[in-house]
Amino acid sequence: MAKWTPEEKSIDRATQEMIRKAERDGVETVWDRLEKQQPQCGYGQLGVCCKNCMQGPCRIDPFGEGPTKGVCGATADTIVARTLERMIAAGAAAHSDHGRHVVLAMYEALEHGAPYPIKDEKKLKAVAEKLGIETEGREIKEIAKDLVNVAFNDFGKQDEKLIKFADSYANEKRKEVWKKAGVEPRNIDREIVEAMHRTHMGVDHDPVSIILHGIRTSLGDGWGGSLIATEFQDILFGTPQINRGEANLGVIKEDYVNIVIHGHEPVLSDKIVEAAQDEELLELARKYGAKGINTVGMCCTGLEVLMRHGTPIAGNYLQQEMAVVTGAVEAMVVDVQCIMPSLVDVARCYHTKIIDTSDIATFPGALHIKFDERRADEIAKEIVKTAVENFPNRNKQLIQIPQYKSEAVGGFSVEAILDALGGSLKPLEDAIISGKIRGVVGIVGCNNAKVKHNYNHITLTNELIKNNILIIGTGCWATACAEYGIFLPEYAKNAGDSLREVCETLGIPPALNMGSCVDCSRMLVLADMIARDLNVDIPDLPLAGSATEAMTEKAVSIGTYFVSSGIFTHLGTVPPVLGSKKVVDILTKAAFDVVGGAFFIEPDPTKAAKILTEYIEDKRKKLGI
Ligand code: XCC
Repeated sequence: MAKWTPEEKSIDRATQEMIRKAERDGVETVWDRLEKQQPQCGYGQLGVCCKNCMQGPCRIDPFGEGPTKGVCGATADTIVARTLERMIAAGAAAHSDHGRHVVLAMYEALEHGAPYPIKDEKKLKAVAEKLGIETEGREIKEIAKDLVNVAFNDFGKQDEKLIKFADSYANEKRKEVWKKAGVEPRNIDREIVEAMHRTHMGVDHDPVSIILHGIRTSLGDGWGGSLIATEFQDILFGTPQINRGEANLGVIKEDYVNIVIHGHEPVLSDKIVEAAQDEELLELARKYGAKGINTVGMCCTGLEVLMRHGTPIAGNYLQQEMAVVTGAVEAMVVDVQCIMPSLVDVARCYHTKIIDTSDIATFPGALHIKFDERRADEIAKEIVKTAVENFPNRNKQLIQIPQYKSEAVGGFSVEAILDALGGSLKPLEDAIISGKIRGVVGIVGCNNAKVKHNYNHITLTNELIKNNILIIGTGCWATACAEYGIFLPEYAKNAGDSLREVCETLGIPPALNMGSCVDCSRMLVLADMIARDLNVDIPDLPLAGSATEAMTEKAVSIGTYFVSSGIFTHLGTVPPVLGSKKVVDILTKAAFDVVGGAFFIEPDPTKAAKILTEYIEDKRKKLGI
C-alpha cells in the first residue's frame, strides 16, 4: 500500500516537519506502526470477538453465514455490550484512580506532612460547603480532613445511596432521572468492580442491563472520580484563572535544558515545574552551558500546568514522539495514561532520557525514578538534576526544532468564567436566550492515529463557531486549538457575526480551554448551573458534546457520562459496537428516553457540525427561545 505523506498524517506543520525528520533519522513512529497493522481485524472493529474466557477466542460472523454464538452461547449483542462495558470500566478506572491519587496527596499532606499545602482555601471552603461540611469558624486543616473523608467514602462506602459528590453537584431533575433508570452510582470503585463481574463469563447477558450498568459506571467517573480529581487539584494547586501560554513543538528551546512532562497527574508535574526554578539547579544548568531550564508540557498533564501556571505545552497525544525527535529534549518525565511505550525506542536514537515515575506505570528500558508524595520536592529535584546532567550528551547534528508555536489564552475554570462575567452566568445565559450564542458544544480530547492529526478538532470547531455556537472543551482538543491560534480572542473574527460580537465584548476567544480530560467535570458543572438557572434539566438546553478524534477507553467513559448527563454526543471515530444492531440502537436511540442524551457517529467533521447545529436549533425551538 502507498505510504501516507506527512500532510496526510497531520495538519500541523511542526508535526509534519518532525515526521520528515523521523524518516531521515530512521525512527519508527505511531503512523508507521499503524501502517504495519493494516488491514486491522474486522471482527475486532465490529466488537464481535470475545476473549472473556478460555474457551475462546470466539467470533460471530457479522454476515450471518458462520457461527452466531460463542462457545458459551453468547450472542453478538451480549459480546458487543460486554466489550463496551469493559471499555467504560477501564476509562472510569483511569480517571478515578487519578482522582484517588490527588485525594491521597492531600491526605498525606494533612497527616504526614507531605509538601502539598492547600493553595486555594476559597475553593476548599466552596467545595466543602457544597458537600454540607461545616466551614464557619473552623481551621482549614479540619475542613480539609473532612473533605478527604467524604471523598474516601465515595470510593469505598457500601450502602446503596448515590455518592455524595454526585448528590451534591447534580441538580434534582437529573438525579430523579438517574434514580428512575436505576443508574445512580453508589461507590466509584464498586461500579467498576461490578462492571468486571457482570461481564465475566456466564453472568450478565442482556445488552440492556449491561449498558445500563455502563451508564452507572461512567456516572461514577464524571460526577465522581473525575470531579474529585478536578476539585482536589484546584484546592492543592490553585483554581485556574484566565492566562496566556504558548503551544506547539516550537516551545522547545535549543539553548536550554528541555524537560517535557507527559502524562496526567499534576501531583508530579506541578512539583517538576517548581523544581525547575530552583536556583542551584539553574546554576548547574548554566555550568553545563545551557541558558536555563525550560519545562514544557505534553498531553493532559501539560494542560494542567498550562491552565494553572501558563507553562508552555509542546503538543498533544500524537506529538509525543515528535518532541523526542527534535533531538533537544534532555528528559521526558512520564507518569500515567496516554504514554506510548515506543518513546523508549525513539529516545534511543537521541540522548533523551525517558523517566518513569509512577508505581503503577513502568516502561521497560526507561530510567525509573519512582515518585513518593512524602518526598515530592526531593524527588522532583532529583529528576530535574538528571535532566540537567544530560545536557552535555546532546548530539548537535540531530537537533532540529520546528519553529511553529502559537499563543493561547486559557484557564477557563468555571470560577474563572464566573469572574469574567462579573460573578454570575447571567450574561452568558442572556446571550444564549437572545440567540447571539445559539448554543454550546463541549468537545473532549484525544488524537487517534486513524484520524489525520488535529483535522477533526479544528474543522469541527471552525464549522461550529461559524454557526455562532460557543465551544468549550478539554484534552487533546484544547492543545490542537491552542496550536492553531483558536484560543486567541482575535480568532473570534472567524466566528459568526453574533458570536463574534459577544466574544469581542467580553474579550474572550470563541472556544474556551477548560483543561485536561478529568476537567470534563468542569463542563458538567457548567451545564448543570445553566440548567438550574433556567429551571430546566440539562437535556432541555441547546447543548451538545463531541469526541471527534476519540481514542482511549477514557473517552468512551466520558462520552457515556455526557450522554447519561443528558447530552447529545458526537463520536468522530467508531467504537467497536457496529457488530450489534441492538447495542447501536440502545446507544443512538433508546438512550434518549432513558437518560435524555444519546450518541451519534459521524467521521466527517463537517457533516457532524451540521447535525450538532440542527440539534441545537431544535432544542432552542423546544425551549421557546
Ligand atoms: Fe489521552 Fe489526556 Fe485523550 Fe489526549 S485527551 S489522548 S485521553 S491525553 Ni484526555
